[in-house]
Amino acid sequence: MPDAPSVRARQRFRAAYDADPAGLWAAPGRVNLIGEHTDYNDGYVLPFALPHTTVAAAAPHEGDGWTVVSDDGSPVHFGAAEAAEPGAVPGWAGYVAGVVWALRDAGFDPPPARLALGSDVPVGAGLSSSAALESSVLTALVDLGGLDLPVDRRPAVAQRAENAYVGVPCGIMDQSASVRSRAGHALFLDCRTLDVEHIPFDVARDGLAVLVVDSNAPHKLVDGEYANRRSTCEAAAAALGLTALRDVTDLDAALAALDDDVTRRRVRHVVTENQRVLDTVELLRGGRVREIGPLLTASHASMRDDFAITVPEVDTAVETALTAGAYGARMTGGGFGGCVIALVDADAAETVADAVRRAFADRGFAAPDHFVATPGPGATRLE
Ligand code: GAF
Repeated sequence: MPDAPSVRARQRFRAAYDADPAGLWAAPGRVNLIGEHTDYNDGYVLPFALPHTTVAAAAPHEGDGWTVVSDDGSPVHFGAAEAAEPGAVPGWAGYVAGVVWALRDAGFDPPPARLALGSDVPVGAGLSSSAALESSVLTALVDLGGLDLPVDRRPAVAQRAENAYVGVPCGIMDQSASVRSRAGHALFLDCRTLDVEHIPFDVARDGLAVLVVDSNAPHKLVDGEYANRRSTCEAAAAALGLTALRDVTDLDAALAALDDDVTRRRVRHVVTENQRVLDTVELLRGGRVREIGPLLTASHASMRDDFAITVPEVDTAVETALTAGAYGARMTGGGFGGCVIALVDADAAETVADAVRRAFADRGFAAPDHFVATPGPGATRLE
């Protein structure tokens, strides 16, 4: 059992700087229960925070910038000039520099600091390791600097770091899940108004579990497919004379007004997915957890057939989980690999995971990983 991220972050801080941190700040990864590629269309999402976190051990430091050390051991230093120029700090440290850049861009003055990171959020699995990194660093710098940045405004700053400094055109879901989630709840977020409702989500009470299967098929937002989906959606909204696809009120009329079949499919996914989020929330409010299963499965079919963002590994995981008795299953996250979630009877989780493992072996795919996810808290100071 590896050390907890907080232990690793603290040890790393001591080893790198020969001093104790002023504090430890944790921010989680997430799974998205439903609502995929709806966030940048001003729509609805329903993620929940994982117990997996990235922890930033940090202390203010008199000097000319920021130093950060992570798993690879060698500290990365950047000064005010690099923090002022998007893209100047490459690799994972660019997310840290991006947070400094975005805070300054929002009118704040983050303090020069030393940081050390520890994380158990799987990287490249579509579980928002980037948002966890941004959110842990953001929360640390806000606290260390006594910056007056309310919690509900923090996700947009972290998103700016990723959009404008790192250059990934993500929406606001992942940073919102990492910052604003509540333990035992899913986060119902209106991505236009940024209003949230914390929806109780304790499936164990109903004898259920959310099984997360990591397909181990590589997942990348940076190669153009994500950006391509986003620009198709934005162009479709413009062609329909709308601010965003969220504003489609008559799907048939919208589809009839578009002449490109691919665009029509992308629009159909977004509009029907928004409705599935609303329907899921309604069922959860009524305590009808098992009944969300078909909505999860319909979401997957829509991502596979209309949005074209699934890969054979995740399709296999979903089909196998359903055959093995899951109430519903879908890919979660941006797509092109990553994880599948399946709503299963709690005592069937290992059986379902085992069926997926065998199906992967039969097809010659790399072995998947799995765990049962329970909703954890959003970003917080640990000590
Ligand atoms: C990725 C992005 F970062 C999110 O903003 C969201 O668009 C998601 O893909 C798809 O729902 O995680």
